[in-house]
Amino acid sequence: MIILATHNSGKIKEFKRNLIQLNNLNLVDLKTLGITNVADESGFTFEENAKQKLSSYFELLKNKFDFNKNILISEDSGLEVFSLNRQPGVKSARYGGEKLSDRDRNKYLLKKMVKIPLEQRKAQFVCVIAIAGSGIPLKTPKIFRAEVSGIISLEEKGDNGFGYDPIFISSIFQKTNAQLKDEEKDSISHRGLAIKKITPLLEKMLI
Ligand code: ITT
Repeated sequence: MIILATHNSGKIKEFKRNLIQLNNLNLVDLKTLGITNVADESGFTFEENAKQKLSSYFELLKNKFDFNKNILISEDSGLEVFSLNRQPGVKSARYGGEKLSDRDRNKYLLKKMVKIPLEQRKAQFVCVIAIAGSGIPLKTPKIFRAEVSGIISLEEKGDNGFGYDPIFISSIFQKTNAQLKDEEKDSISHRGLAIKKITPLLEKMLI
């Protein structure tokens, strides 16, 4: 079994649809397992946070699941806007306040950038995946990283995806991520690319 250590429904959907072709796939997430504990995310980098989440959930779940056999995956991701010194960065999920909805968070970021012209709105999404279990010790997890570059749009567009997708225009499509079909987003997104990187390893581990 693969335990995907996240509560984020957008991430869960994307992992599921990008790993669907794996043989013997049995992927469960924290929501399905009924786990409500939220891990600490106090790191300064996506790598640190992905490792923190991996350790927290490993400790929490190790008495319930045998990690000699089962695989644990954590993921930390976010949006870096270069003219804002890479904010929101590792704080992407909480930017502007814990309680904001995705839409409110997008409005908050657009307002912050209202005076910034298009040519200075460069940004990137980053995704870091950490893997342990089934032969990979928690002390030396496998870490994978991928990025996608683009710009922050002037207004929100599109209903697909989640988070900052309505205000991120990738360099490849002249549309926001939220205007893309699932398979289009997956083909260019930070998460789609990171999942491509982990797939050969998972294939071997699932034999
Ligand atoms: P877990 O820690 O449970 O995985 P989280 O939502 O707290 O869930 P992160 O700390 O990694 O996860 O925050 C990532 C945030 O970055 C996420 O909440 C979105 O706001 C944003 N984000 C990441 N990937 C995104 C994507 O593909 N499209 C839009 N926004 C994204």
